[in-house]
Amino acid sequence: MKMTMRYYGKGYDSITLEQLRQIRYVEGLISTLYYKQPGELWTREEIRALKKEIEDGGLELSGIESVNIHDAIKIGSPERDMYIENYIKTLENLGEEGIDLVCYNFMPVFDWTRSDLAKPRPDGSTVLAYDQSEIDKIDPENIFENIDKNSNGFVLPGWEPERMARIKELFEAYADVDEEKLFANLVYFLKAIMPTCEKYGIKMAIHPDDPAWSVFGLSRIITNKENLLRMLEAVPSVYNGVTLCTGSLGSNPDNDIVGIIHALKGRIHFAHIRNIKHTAPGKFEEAAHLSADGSLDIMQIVKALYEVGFDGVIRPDHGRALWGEKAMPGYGLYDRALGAAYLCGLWEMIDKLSK
Ligand code: CS2
Ligand code: MN
Repeated sequence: MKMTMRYYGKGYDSITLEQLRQIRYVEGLISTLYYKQPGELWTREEIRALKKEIEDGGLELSGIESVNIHDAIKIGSPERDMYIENYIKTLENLGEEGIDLVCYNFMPVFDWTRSDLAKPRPDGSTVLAYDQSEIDKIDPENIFENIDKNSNGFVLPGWEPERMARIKELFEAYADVDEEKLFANLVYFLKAIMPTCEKYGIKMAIHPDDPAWSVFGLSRIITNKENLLRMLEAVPSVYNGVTLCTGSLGSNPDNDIVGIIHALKGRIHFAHIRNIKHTAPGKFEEAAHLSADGSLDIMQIVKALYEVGFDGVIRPDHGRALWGEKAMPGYGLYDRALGAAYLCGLWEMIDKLSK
């Protein structure tokens, strides 16, 4: 297991490599070329520069999160083949630069969605929160405004202003993309890229939908064990794998995370471990990574990953905003560093007790 942290790159992250290196629990970083629009080619020079920035900071680039998928691929529109070609060229360039892990998602229009980016907690920290009754009151064409004005000046992953400016057009383009069509488009994409992934040993790790249900009437398919298994069986290569994001799958209390881990044995290449607290049906808020602070049993989750022989990359996921920190919501330094320490402690305990 390799513990990592997400880093958005110089100029896009409030956290420095100096700070990340001192966390000590973290061996590597998960990063990206954050300025790239979905569908743009990544050149070897750009990838090499990112790698060098991180390695000069004393850490390794352990994987990419994300090479985002152009909407044409998700929609299945005629120009999807051109964008798939571009994606393949980007994978080739990543492979040539020694990158072997790529995270992505197949959510239409938005990435993770929340109704509140800074919900105050009794302890004075703030968290990301989701309340379906609040979401239902929002006109999707205005949600970007809500997100953008509360994101401390940062662009949130998957919420690129350039795409959000076309939100009406995007909703129209996805209008008849039901779950079956979206699933077929995902399989089409995966089958097209697998030969390149196999050639370079690149493990693709699809990130589950967050929350794990349809939002604003948009289809969502990476939401539960059945759909994950269906996707893995449809494209059986080991390089077609999963990012096990406990908070995203855990947003639906019916999802048995430990059961999903066992069911996906051998196909989990990346794990985002975070806790959330269910407060009512369709209502949850994020929490400290500690089991007792939320609704998930993080120890059982880490134990299950150990039991299935997980040897991939783990990172703490969204943290609380602590001690007045102003960072990208969910991506502050302090609570994710605390999370990394906690997760490393759990893993060490389980590992040493098993020997
Ligand atoms: C991330 C997602 O911030 C997050 O919760 O887990 O934005 C994730 O990076 C993307 O969905 C993966 O493409
Ligand atoms: Mn995640």
